[in-house]
Amino acid sequence: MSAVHSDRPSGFSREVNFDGLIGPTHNYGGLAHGNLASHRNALAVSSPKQAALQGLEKMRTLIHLGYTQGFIPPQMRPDVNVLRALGFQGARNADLIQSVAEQAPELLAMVYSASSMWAANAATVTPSADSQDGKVHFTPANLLTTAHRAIEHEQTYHHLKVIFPSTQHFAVHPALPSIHRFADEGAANHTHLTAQYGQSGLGLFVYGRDHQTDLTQLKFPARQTLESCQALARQHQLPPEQAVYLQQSADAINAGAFHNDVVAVGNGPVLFFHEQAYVPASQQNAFNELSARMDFKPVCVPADQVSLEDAIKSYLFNSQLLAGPDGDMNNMRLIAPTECEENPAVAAYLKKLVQDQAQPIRHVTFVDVRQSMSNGGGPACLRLRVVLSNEELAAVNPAFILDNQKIDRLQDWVRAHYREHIAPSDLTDPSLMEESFKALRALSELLEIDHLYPGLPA
Ligand code: SUG
Repeated sequence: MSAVHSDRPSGFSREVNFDGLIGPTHNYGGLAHGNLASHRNALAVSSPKQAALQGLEKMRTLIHLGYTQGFIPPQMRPDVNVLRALGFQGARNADLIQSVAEQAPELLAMVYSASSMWAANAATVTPSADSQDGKVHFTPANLLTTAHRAIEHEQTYHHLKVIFPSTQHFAVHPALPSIHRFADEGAANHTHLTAQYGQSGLGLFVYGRDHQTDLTQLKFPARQTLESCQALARQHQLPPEQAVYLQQSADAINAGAFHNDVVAVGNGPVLFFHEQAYVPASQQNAFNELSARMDFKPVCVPADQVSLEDAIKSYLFNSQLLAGPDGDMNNMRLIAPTECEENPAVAAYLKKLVQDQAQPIRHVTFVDVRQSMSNGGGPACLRLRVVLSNEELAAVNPAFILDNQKIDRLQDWVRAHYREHIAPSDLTDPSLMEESFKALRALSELLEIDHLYPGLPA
């Protein structure tokens, strides 16, 4: 494909993964209907300390492999502003938590959830090579399907503005209106396909429903709509001929694929996906369009080799699919959850896959993110991908780009401030709130950013 624009920033472009730094209140609330792991582990005891350390080790793994790695800070939790907006009162925030614990304890999990860790749902991102104004576009996802996630987007917007401050290079939009028809879950359902980073490519938007979908065939919510995808493409100034829409199958949603990235992952010209991920007619149309416009390389995993059930249990498709650190699209690596190693069908498939020279996935690295996995979030859920040119990378707030020393410092911060365990009953104890706020104040100091948490009580 030829580049649509000629006045793009020149030089090398790469994909930067910005991982969600797992917050101090990580817990298992059982809040996400249709997410089987969240349901299975509802009300289990979590380990926020382990969770955050696992997440940071994953980031370190990517740095060791030669990639540029960034992060997005955790959100302020508990979100006391939401509780006050809901009419709860208390002279001090500790009294506020106390009164919620007495009147509506079930709401505590909603405002304590550390769900912003799953940065693949933070926003949809369009690279500058694809947008007509030549900026990188971000739209925080409204996440309106679940209550604990619907409260994320305002803080996400603020954090994206802090991380990507240059209005010359970046356009950060507010979330789409929180209207059922415009339900949006962000980059988990969007893939930027391109021959090479920095070149103009195609936006592949996957959705679960549109305004005509017969919802009675769905056991679980379809969290992304066609209408939201179309709105995102418009907002990001993606030329219509560069947008491709593809519908998830009811089978996949009903089996627990609450986001597309539970049954597919793409990068460069490659889409690695499960045979039952999509509505067959929609798949045929979309793949025809993709093939007509680029050298599209689909890699289909057949159901008789990996069942939908095994794929969802192991989170095979929630692996990060990475080009070589130099951008080599023929030398790709999967960063897969350790659960894939332990699932016999998936392990056997992966062994065969990397030996198959006809496709570009050459390596697999397994990472342990079990604390996040137990809430339905694998390696790919934990990161937001942003393709950046040299010039754009230089415009990113450097506090959010990591090296080994910074990871060490963040791990020390986690060890100093995070609990070993959180049980559901701990959410009623205001001291958990005090500890969380103290940790976030310390993070602001560590990063030397005084406006990281404008709503954080002093
Ligand atoms: O939205 N889990 C998240 C997991 C998100 C995974 N992200 C991607 N697939 N990109 C969700 O379902 C569970 C929270 C709880 O139950 O405590 C939760 O929100």
